[in-house]
Amino acid sequence: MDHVVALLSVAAWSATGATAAARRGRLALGLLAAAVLVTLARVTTVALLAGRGWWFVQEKLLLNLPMLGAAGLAAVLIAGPRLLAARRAPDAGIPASAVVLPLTAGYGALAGLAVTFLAGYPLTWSTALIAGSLVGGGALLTARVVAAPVDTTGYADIASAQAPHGTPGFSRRRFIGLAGGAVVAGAGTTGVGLLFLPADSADTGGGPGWSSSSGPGASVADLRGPGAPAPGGTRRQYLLTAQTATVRLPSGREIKAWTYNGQLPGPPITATEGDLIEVTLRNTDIDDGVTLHWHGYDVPCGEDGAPGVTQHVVAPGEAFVYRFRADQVGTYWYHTHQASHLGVRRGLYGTLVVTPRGQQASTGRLDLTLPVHTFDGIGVIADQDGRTEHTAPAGTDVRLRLINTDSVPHRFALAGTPFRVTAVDGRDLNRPGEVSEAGLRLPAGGRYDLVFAMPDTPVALVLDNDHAGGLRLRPDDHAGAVGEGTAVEDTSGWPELDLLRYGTPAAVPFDADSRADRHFTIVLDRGVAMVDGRPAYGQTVNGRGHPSIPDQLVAEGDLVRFTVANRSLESHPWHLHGHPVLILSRNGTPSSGSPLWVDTFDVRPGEVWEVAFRATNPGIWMNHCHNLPHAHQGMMLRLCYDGVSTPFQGSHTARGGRGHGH
Ligand SMILES: [Cu+2]
Repeated sequence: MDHVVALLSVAAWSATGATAAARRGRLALGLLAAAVLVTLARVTTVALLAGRGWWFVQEKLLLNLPMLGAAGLAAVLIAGPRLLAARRAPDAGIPASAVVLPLTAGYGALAGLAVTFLAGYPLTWSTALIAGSLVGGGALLTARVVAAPVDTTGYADIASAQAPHGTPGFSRRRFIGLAGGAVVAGAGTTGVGLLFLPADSADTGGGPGWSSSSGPGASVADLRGPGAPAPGGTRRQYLLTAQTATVRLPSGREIKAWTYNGQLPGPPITATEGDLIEVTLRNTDIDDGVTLHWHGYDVPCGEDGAPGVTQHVVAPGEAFVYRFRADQVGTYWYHTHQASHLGVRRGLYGTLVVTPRGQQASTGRLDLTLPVHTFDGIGVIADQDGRTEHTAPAGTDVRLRLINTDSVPHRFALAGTPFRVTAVDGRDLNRPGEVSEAGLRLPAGGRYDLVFAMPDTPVALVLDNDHAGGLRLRPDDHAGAVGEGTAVEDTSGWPELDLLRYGTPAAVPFDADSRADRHFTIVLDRGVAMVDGRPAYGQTVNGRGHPSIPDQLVAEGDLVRFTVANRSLESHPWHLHGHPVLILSRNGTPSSGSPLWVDTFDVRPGEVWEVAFRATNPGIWMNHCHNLPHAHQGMMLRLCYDGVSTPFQGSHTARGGRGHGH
């Protein structure tokens, strides 16, 4: 709404100036009144927006409104009376100031809109100087054009009033013009020059800076997983070969895909708590290269699969071995982190599920791992065998592990049974209550585990309100064969379950009142920024794009807090590698249900999330939007532990091309 009102103010002020120039005094006066009203409305919308937080209005309060207000006030105080006078005496003509000042207010409104759309938060001196000089330059140019044809236009009162005797006034006008031009040019040049100042290499979040530029430290290359399972565990070995392949989808269609082992999804990786997972990744013919990133799994940094940060990318013909302990129970997934906006979409992903020890017996239980992925515009949810229909005797304990492997959120609805969301992002919730007739919004990259006892009637898992597709479960004694269509009730109107108010509070190691050692603000927006060395209209973090976003610096043991604000008009599923974060609040409302530990949280337009985590996993970690095209367009940075360096270079390398600390 603020954008619309801002656009209206551009139109109203410009129209005022234009009609005055056309000597339509009465109309100009009416438009002037409208421009004043729209400007006051703008003050209201900005005030409303300010209620969401400083990040949403900073440039509007510091630059846009003052710029518009000053020009608008001058237009009202100077041009207004002259337009009134012109109305009373139409033959006298309309003075130049009545044209120049409203137009200048229009330029100011337009410049403000451009600052909001192109630069955003935070406002810099560079932006302010460039915007101010453009408006000033526009005003001077307009004055020159409007006032020049003194003899013919009839609205040259500036010239006639100020220069009753000709030459002296002309000189003064000329002097003002030259001086104004010099100021405008100086400000503009300074603003452009400031663009080329290098930014700080790191954001310390209010904590100490790099401890030292020399001395011993850890290399991510040495931060590797253990070589053996925990006592009693086994070694689970997998070979994943990245290769292009033609794959038949459950729908019967064939697509050209990028795969692990020729399958979509890749081979499911399963383990029991305490096992050692050992995965050999080979690349046959993925020319962009591949890696394996264990999404949500807090592996040692050297196993994290961030190309150019934790390893070299695996090129065709090369291999890399990942080893880590299956210490976390729950539902996870893996995917390539190289050119992931292409690779994951085309199929370089698979599931990772770790079950508790002593729970292998599967009688009386149905446990389905269900990644959802969009191929050619169609959302597919199916188990590893591509099945979308299952039977289970009534009373069976059912667990559905939903995994969103896409870059956009999906909506699920479970029709036909009450259920519990027992885990989010692999981590169990505390005493989750039974829910029914609720929609579930699963962020990109996120996971929900749904648990229920199979009723003696059919159950349907509805994906994105497609009541014909999705997944069907039937009790085996139910009349009719599997596949026989049963109408599913309309679930599209079901209210969305709010996980911040779901489950029961429990003890947490820190909360919103805890004093954080580091506090980082992450403002998400679109804007003009350098992305991969080129100027682009990218997806930005604090006005910058990868790899030009300063690293976030932490020290081991720090309690770290993030404030994530979304100024843009799209959702951003924020994802930090290597650490789960505890949700503290959303839009100032504290999380009041079960403690919610997640690796991906969806920050919708206008929202502000507060999250915190303990820095207990040393390394250099990617911190990015999991809408993977957004990450590719700049929305990605690194969180670096003091004293950790990287010998690698590649697509995720930060500006300067080196790790810090050495
Ligand atoms: Cu995003």
